[in-house]
Amino acid sequence: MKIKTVEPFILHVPIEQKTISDARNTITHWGVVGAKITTDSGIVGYGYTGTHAELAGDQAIAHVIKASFGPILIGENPLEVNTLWHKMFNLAPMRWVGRAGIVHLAIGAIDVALWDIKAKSAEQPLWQFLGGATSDELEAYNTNIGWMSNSLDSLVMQSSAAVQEQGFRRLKLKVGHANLSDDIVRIAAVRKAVGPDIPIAVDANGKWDLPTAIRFCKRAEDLDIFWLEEPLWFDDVKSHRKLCHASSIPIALGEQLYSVDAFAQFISRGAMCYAQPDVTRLAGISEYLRTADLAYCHRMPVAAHVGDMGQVHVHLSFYHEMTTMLEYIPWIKRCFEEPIKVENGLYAKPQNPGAGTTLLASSLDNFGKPLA
Ligand code: 0YR
Ligand code: MG
Repeated sequence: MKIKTVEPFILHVPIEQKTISDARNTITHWGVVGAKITTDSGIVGYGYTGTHAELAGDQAIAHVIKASFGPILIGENPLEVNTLWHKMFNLAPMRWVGRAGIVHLAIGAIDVALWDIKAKSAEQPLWQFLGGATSDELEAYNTNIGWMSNSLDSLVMQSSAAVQEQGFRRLKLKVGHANLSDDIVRIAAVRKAVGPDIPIAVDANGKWDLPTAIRFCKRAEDLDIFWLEEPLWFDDVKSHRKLCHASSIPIALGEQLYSVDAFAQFISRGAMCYAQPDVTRLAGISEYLRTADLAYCHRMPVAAHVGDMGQVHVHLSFYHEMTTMLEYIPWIKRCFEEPIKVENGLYAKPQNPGAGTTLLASSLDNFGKPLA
C-alpha cells in the first residue's frame, strides 16, 4: 500500500452552550484540524487534533501537515506507522522550530490518520486491532456540566440531571474563580445535590500558584474530591511535588504535556497521582501508548484527556489496562460517521473499522474553514 495524498482540513464546530469558560479559556467553537490521507488501495484515513478554533493557529497546523510532513509521506507505506512516525518526529528542521506545540499537534493528527488506515486495512476498530479491550466497562465522567460559565443554579440542576436522568456516575467541575469561596460553594452545592457516592473531580486548568492551591485543598478537604487536575503551571514539577505532599487530594495532570519524558519527570518525582495523556499533544498514538505503559510501570491510573479527542481516546482507553474512565465532552459528535456514545454512564465500544475519526462528508460543508 502507498500513500497518495495528504490533505489538511479545518473545522470550527459551534459548541452547544454557545460559549463556555474554564479558568484560562473562553471559547465558542471547537477546532478540529486534521489530515485526510488517501492511499492507492482506496482506504482513506482521517486524523485530527483539537484546538480552540483560532483560525491563524489552525491554519499554521494545517500548513505544517501539508507542506512539511505531506511531502515526506507521499509514496510511503502507511502501514509502517512506526517508521513514518520517526521520520516525522526526527525531521531536523521541524525539530529545530517545534519540539512541542503546533509541530506535535500536526504529527499527532497525521499519526492518528495512519493508525486509522492500519486498523481499517485489518477491518477492525482500533481497540481490537491493538490487541483487544482489557475491560467491557469504560466509565464516562461528565465535564460538560461543570464549566465556570455555568451559573450556580444551572450547575446544580445539570449535575443532578446528569446523575439522576442520564446515568453518569462521575462529574468534573471547573475551578479557579477569582474568589476561592466561589469554587468551594459550587463544589459543596453539587456534592449536596448528588450525594456522597458520586465521585467529583475538579480542574483548575493550570491557573493557581502553590499557596493558592494549598489554601484551596485545605478548604476542600471535607468535600471528598476525587482528583484536583492541573492546579499549577503545567511544567512546574517541583511545585506539584510540594502540593502532593501538602494535600490529601490526589493530583491529576498531563493534558498539556508534550512528551513521555515530561510524564517521566512528574511520575518519578512523585508529583502526580493520575496520568492524563492526550494523543495530539504527544504527537500521536505511539507516544501515547509509551506514556500509558510508563504509568503502568508505576501502577498509576490513566484517564486520558478528552477536550475533544474522545473519538480516538475511547479506543485507547478500552485497550489500555490502566484506564477505567474517560472524560465526556460531546461537542463534535455530529462530525463523525460513528460518534462516541455513552449510555448509563458507560462508553460504548466502537464497532466500525479504524480509529473512530472518519468524517461525515457534511462536516466539511457545515463547519469547514478555508485553508490559507
Ligand atoms: C476548554 N479538560 C479540559 C477545554 C478541557 C478544557 O478550554 O479545552 O477545559 O480540554 O481541561 O479536562
Ligand atoms: Mg483538564
